[in-house]
Amino acid sequence: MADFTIVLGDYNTSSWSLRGWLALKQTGASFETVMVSFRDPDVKTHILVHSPSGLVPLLKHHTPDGDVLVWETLAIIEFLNEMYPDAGLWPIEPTARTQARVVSAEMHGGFAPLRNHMPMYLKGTKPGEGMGEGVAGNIARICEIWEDCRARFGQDGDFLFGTFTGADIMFAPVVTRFQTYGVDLSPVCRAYVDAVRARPDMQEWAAGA
Ligand SMILES: N[C@@H](CCC(=O)N[C@@H](CS)C(=O)NCC(=O)O)C(=O)O
Repeated sequence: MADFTIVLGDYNTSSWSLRGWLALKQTGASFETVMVSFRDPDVKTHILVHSPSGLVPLLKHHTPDGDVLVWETLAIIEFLNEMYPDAGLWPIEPTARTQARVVSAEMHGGFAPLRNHMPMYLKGTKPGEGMGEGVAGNIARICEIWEDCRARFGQDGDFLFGTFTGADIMFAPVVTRFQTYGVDLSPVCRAYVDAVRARPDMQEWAAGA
């Protein structure tokens, strides 16, 4: 039996599922996947079989004493970071690690206009769509975060903190949205989007869509 099971929504639209899956992939742990279909009218019932919150992703860690259930994506990243401290889910340097957690929390709790008007949609492109009220401000703030992280912490690689961390995982669905909706980006942000999209794990997920 694998060490973990992860319960996910569909590859095309489930942005939170992408985040949970990326975090688990980064650990290198063995896992099985259970997919729920958002097209199923009984999807809530199916999710609740696994996840007390009624939301995905849901991570199950199989232990001899029973399954440990972890929901909420940031909690999944923290849980996996504790189990796999060498997986690089957070930067090692304390200031960088704090900043990574701060921007991840800002992503987790914010940017509602972007989420509402530019839902993740990997199967196609919709250039020019999605610029509803508040979206331009969200895009500007996200680019400010990316440029700040790249300038202050990104010297050792192509990602926000150099290597790929939980902060990149939290912003990965935004990367796909910027691509889907053809958002104009500064050279720094464009290079970051291209680096995230080129990752084999991102391409594997996109192929699933
Ligand atoms: N705060 C949650 C959000 C999870 C979430 O909203 N998941 C969506 C899929 S992307 C979901 O399960 N939707 C099903 C529903 O609302 O019935 C987290 O961090 O994991």
